[in-house]
Amino acid sequence: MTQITLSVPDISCGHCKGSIEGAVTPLDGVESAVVAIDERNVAIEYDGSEATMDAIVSAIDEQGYEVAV
Ligand SMILES: [Cu+2]
Repeated sequence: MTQITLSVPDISCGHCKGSIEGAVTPLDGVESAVVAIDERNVAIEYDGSEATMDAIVSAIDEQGYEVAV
């Protein structure tokens, strides 16, 4: 299992949290996705053989949030 924390500067409230967690959690291979509103980041645990960073970043992007590099 791989753990990453992605910085998403536009996270500001519970709606953002719900949108991002709701988009990332259902992806194949993703074990968990937890948004920390105050830290503006998403902690994700995933199986690298099933989920890719590209898919995760795209899912966040589709909700209208940009992942900071
Ligand atoms: Cu929000």
